[in-house]
Amino acid sequence: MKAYGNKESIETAYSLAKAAYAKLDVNTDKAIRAAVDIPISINCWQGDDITGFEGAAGLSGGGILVTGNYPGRARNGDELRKDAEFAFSLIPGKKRFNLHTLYAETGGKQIPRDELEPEHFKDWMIWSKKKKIPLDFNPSFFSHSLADSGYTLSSGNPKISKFWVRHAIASRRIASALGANQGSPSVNNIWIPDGSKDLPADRLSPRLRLRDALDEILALPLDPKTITDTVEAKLFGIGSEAYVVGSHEFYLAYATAKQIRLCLDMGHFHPTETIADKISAALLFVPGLLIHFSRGLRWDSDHVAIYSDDQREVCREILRQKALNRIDLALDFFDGSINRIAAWTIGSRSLRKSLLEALLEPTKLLLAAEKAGKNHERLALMEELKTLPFSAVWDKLCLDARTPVGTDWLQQTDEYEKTVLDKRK
Ligand code: RNT
Ligand code: ZN
Repeated sequence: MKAYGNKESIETAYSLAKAAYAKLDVNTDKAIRAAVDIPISINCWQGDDITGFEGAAGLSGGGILVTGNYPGRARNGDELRKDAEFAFSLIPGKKRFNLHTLYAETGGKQIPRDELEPEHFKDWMIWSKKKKIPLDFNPSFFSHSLADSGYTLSSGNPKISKFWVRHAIASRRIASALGANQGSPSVNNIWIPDGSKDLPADRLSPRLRLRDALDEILALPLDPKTITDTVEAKLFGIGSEAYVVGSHEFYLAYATAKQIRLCLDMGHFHPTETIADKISAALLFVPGLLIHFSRGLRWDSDHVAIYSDDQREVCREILRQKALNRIDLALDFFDGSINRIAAWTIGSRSLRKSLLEALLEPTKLLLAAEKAGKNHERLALMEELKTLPFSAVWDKLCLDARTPVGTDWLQQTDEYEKTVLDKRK
């Protein structure tokens, strides 16, 4: 493939684009600066197909699924960190890294998940400080024998539910330690797979148990400067098609009642239902949101996030609401069928691109047209915005961030594949 662009042509194209946006009163320099300043939490689990370091052969249970067996997945902390660092060099803007408890480093010892401690994330914390990459966190309620029944926190068997409550508390303690280490809150997101394959006769009892379990987990007081608690709802999973205990209504109500943040995952609703419209409604009642940028293809398939209409609309909504201080942005996808570093790069760059585009919106003009009752003008403007010379601004952002422009990063991932990934056979 030919190199995408040189500095001179990018600068020339940018100066024309800048003038085009200036006509709409949009300052492209400012938008670029703002776009690179928004942290994106990159999902560690794309690097190894959510296998983790517990010695498992791969992801199991939980109603989620990774397909594909592209060579070279990371097999330990050092490989995962090395791959992530390489991906970071291809991704413009502020980055965070999102861990699961599965990624504890226990020095070969089997530590039950309810006994995990911050020390098992010591290497992650050292790396985080050194690379200035803040960490986010997730308790892991899958790939475990005590999750095999399909119920964890909401299990009717107290042996099982108590184990998972202890696990979730351990996870909050670890997240809080990560937050203290990095000097800013670590987002600790609770997602459980609990649900039923077929029509349940009792929809209530598991929900009562989940509510009580969450109450117990969140009762442990931790400094909000170190941890942000979030809960993630879902419509269905593989093996929980008929009923999911932690549904959207359950968690929206729970987060509102408890005044904790709600996680909206783009793949967790009906296939034609999008989350952009939920942001302004939820923010009236919950203190904040976590967005999982994902892409469901026909089902909650967790394909790599792309610059899609859905993603762009979510970013526009976040910015129109001026809600960045109340919304954390995270990627959530897992595709084992393609080069995993390219997957990280494509997903992260797509989100940064959508954010930049949203920042370039002449929102004031749209609002003025709307206020004046000129809805034809609003629509005409929205149509026009789609074909403004946006790519020239995006290229300039990549250039300024000293990251590859266009698809030029593909040469580097090819090289990395040859020299690093292919050696992992
Ligand atoms: C599953 C949820 C959850 C997971 C990650 C790995 O449907 O989306 O966020 O994808 O925790
Ligand atoms: Zn998710």
